[in-house]
Parts: sequence; C-alpha cells; structure tokens
Amino acid sequence: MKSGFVTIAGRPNVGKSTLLNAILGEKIAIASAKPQTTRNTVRGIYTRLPEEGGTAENGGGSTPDEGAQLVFLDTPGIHKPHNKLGTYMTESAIRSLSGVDVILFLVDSEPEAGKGDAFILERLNETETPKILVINKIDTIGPDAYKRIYDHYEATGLFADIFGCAAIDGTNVKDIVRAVEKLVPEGPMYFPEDMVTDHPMRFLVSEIIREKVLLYLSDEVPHGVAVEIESYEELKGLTRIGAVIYCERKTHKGIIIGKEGKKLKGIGKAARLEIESLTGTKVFLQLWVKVKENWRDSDFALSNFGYVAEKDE
Ligand SMILES: Nc1nc2c(ncn2[C@@H]2O[C@H](COP(=O)(O)OP(=O)(O)OP(=O)(O)O)[C@@H](O)[C@H]2O)c(=O)[nH]1
Ligand SMILES: [Mg+2]
Repeated sequence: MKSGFVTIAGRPNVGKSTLLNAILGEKIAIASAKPQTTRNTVRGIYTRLPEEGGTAENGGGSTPDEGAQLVFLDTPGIHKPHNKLGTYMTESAIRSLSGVDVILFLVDSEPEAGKGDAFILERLNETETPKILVINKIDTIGPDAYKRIYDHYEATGLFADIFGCAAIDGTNVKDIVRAVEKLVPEGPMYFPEDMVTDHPMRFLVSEIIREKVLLYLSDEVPHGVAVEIESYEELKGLTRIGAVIYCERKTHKGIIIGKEGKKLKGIGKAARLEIESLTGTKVFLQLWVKVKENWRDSDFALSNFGYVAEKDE
C-alpha cells in the first residue's frame, strides 16, 4: 500500500478547505467566503482500499493496484499577521510544509506583486519535498489568465506537476489524488479504513458553530470570534452541547445576538442541523455570547481556544 502525509497550503481563501472536503467526499473542514477561515491545521484521511479499483482505470498500468491512504493537512492561509492569532496561523501553516511527503500548493488567481506569493515560493524552495501546483477555481478563470498563471508557476521549476481544478464541484479532484498517490512511498495504513479525521467531535462541533457565525455576519466581527465548547453530553439518541461564542467588543456581542436574539437563533439552528447530521443524533445546542477584549493578542486566551502548536506537529 502507498501511504503518506500531504500538506495543502496557500494564501487565504484560495479554496484549501473546500479541496480537502472534495477529496474526502465529506465535510471535515469549514470553508467560507471570508479569508482566514481556517485557524488550526485540519487533518483529513483519504483511504482507497486495494480491491476498490481496477488497474487500468486507476492509472496503475500493468502493476497490481495497491490502494492508498493519504493524510491531508488543510492549513491556515499564509498571510502577513496583524495579531498573535495570525502569527500562530501562518507559523503553523509554514511548519506543516516540513515532514510531509507531498505539498499541494493552491492558487486561485494571478500572483499579485507584493502579496506574499514570493514569500511562500521561497519557503517551498527551501524543501526537497515534491510539490504539485493546483490552480483552483478554474470555473472562474478564463483561458488566457489560466495560461498566465500556469506559465508563471511553471517557470519557477518548483512543481512536479500542475493541475487546474474546481474544488467546489469536484472537477479534476480525482486526478490530483492519483498524482499524489504516485508521489508517496510504500507504507502502512496509519488509520482505520473508515476514519476520515482524527479530530475529536468537540473540535468539529466548535468549528461548525464558528462557520455559521462567519456565514451569518459580515464585516470585521467574525474575525474576532472564537468558540469554546463548555459542555458535551452524549445521551441515548441525544447530544447536549453548551458553547460560548467569544467576541472582542460589546458592540460585536450585540451584532451576534441581533434584534430580539434573531441572529443568534439563526446561527444556532444552522449549526444544530449540521451537528445533528454529523453525530447522527438529535442535538440540543445552547449558545452564549461573551466578550473577551483583544483575545487575539493574548497568549493565555489563544492557548485556551486551542490555538497552540501541537507537540508532535
Ligand atoms: N468558484 C469557486 N469557488 C470556490 C472553489 N473552491 C472554493 N471556492 C470558494 O472560495 C471560498 C474560500 O474557500 P475555502 O475553502 O474556505 O478557502 P481556504 O483556502 O480554506 O481559506 P482560508 O481557510 O481562509 O485560508 C469559499 O467561498 C468557497 O466556496 C472553486 O473551485 N470555484
Ligand atoms: Mg480553510
């Protein structure tokens, strides 16, 4: 069997989390139209058992099909940080470039001068790890722009392969996975075949709630939001969850709650429905909103919310 670790990296909002979900065929990572959605590296496990595919169809040629297990790491968008949270995010994305078997570098448009692209290319240049360039959102890129993007990155000589894809509808996603399989070594199955992530349910639940906050609120409020699960109780056919939505200002608290509590109700309902399909149980979800000023620059708050480097990262 082929197995290995694959980092998905790139600037914010290029579609990294959407690509991870498309690869897995399941939603593990939250995605939103707002940049800097992903804050922690999110692990997704892709398993293709040997007996699943024929040889020719899988591009395996005359060799028997061995199957593969790939652990994808969806990383925060690499950006110039404005607070300690941003520093944590960018540092953990850069850290995830080492110690893996393949790097998928995602872009969604032409590189803009001074936009940090050169910085990422320098980091990529520092590692021997095979890299694949993925030009995402081809549904929005015209042929001329696509060619310019392609030529620009090909000229760097950094990439073993270049793919265009549309993570949003799965276009070419299978081809990318096959190309990755070819680049990873022979290895063991690290995780059981039916496991799609090793993150605890609490983490996934807090992320779903944060995603709904991102979805329901515009402007600067969502960036200062963190979600903490206070209680999580599994009863027969029912999961009771209590969570706190933290924001940075009193005015933000008012916006999150909304007129007559309508906004918070909408967020709660959308989150509950998704958590119910994740747990396969009824969910009783209670949400509170609290203010924690400038938590994004507080080491204590950051570690409390789980924005700390994992020991084995
Ligand atoms: N049109 C189009 N939109 C896409 C595609 N892939 C992702 N998107 C959209 O792009 C936005 C950002 O997607 P994410 O997956 O959250 O991007 P990300 O790179 O993980 O972003 P960060 O976590 O903030 O770094 C979302 O609104 C997605 O729906 C695509 O193939 N085509
Ligand atoms: Mg993301």
